[in-house]
Amino acid sequence: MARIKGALIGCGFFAINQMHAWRELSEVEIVAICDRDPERLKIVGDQFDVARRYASADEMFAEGGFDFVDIATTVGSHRALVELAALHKVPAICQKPFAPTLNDAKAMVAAAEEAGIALMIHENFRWQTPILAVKEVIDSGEIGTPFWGRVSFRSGFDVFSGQPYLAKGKRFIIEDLGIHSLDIARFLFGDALTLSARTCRINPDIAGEDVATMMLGHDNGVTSIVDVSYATKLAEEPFPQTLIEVDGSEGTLRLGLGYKLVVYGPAGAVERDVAPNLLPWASKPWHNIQESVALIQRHWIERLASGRAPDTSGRDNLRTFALVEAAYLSAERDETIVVGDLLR
Ligand code: NAD
Ligand code: 89V
Repeated sequence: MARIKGALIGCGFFAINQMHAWRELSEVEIVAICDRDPERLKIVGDQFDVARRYASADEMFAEGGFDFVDIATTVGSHRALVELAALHKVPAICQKPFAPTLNDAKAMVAAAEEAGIALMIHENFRWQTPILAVKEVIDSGEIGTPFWGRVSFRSGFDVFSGQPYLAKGKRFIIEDLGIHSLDIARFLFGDALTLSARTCRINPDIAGEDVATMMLGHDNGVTSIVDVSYATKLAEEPFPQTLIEVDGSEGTLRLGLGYKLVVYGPAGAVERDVAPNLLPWASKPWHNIQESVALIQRHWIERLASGRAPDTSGRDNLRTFALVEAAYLSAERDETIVVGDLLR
C-alpha cells in the first residue's frame, strides 16, 4: 500500500519529537523538510534521512509531492504557513499556539475551510496517558456528575534553556503552557462561558508573566481552576506533570505526583498507576509529552484517512485560544470575561 507522504516545516527543538513519532508510523513517510536555518535543516535531514530539503516553504509547496504538511515553527509564522498550505490545498497540522491573535486564528480557520483542507492544531496535552485516564473515569460515571475541577501545572523547571524565545515574549505562561491546561479543562469539563484571571511575573529575567490563576465557569455548571506557574520551587520537581482534581456528585478523583490516580467512589478508594509509556526514542521527564505527540499524530493519520475532522481541529481550537485571549483581557482589566463575546 502506498505510504502517506508528509512534509515538515521548522526543524527546531520540538520538531525532533514530531520526526521520531512520524518515523514510528509505518504508513507515513516524511519526504521533504524545510527550515530557513541551514544548520537545523542539515541536522534533521541527516538524522532522519530526508533528501528533499528547502530553505523556503514557498519552494517546497511549489514542487509539491506530499499529502499533508506539519508546521512546527514558532507562532509568528503560523498564519502565513497555514494560508500557504490552503493556497496549495494541502491538509495541515499547525503547532500550538495557534496564532499570535484570535483574529489571525479565525482567518486561518476560514482559509482552511474555503480551501476544503483539514486543519489540526497540534494540541497534544489532552493526549497524555494520565489525562486520557482522567477523562475515562469522568466518562464512566464512577464519580457521578462533576461540579468542580482543578487543572494545575506548577514547576520551577528551566524551560528557557530548551526554548530561549519564551523568555522574550510579552506573553509567556498562559500563551505557551496555560494554553495546554485550558484545553485540558475544556476536554474534561466542556466549554467555558466565563473566565477571570490574575497573573504576575516572579522571574525578573523574562518579559512575560510566569504565574497565572484562572477561574472558568463552564456551560454545564462546572467551576474549574486552571493554575500555572514556572516560579514554584518544590522539593520534588514535577515538570512536566499536570495535576488534576475533580469533585463529582458521587466521589472524587485526584491525579497526583508520580502519575498516581486515586478514584474515590461509592465502592471506596482505588489507586492506579497511569504513568505514560517510555517510547524507545523518548527520555524522562519529557516522555509524557513525547508519547502524546505520537498519539496525536496517529489520530491525524486516522482522521485524514476517514475524512472526519480531528478532535483538535482549527475550529475546535478557536475555543481554546479564546480562553487564552480571555485570560489576558481579564488580567489586564481585572474583570470577568464572557468568552462567547470573543468568538463572534
Ligand atoms: P524552535 O525555535 O526551536 O524551532 C523553530 C524552527 O522553525 C527554527 O529552526 C526556525 O529556523 C524555523 N522557522 C521559523 N519560521 C520559519 C519559516 N517561516 N520557514 C521555515 N522555517 C522557519 O522552536 P520550538 O521550541 O521547536 O517550537 C516550535 C513550536 O512548537 C512553537 O509553536 C512551540 O510553542 C511549539 N511547542 C510545542 C510543544 C508541545 O508540547 N506541543 C512543546 C514545545 C514547543
Ligand atoms: O508546549 C510547549 O511549548 C513547551 C512546554 C511543554 C515545555 O511547555 O513550552
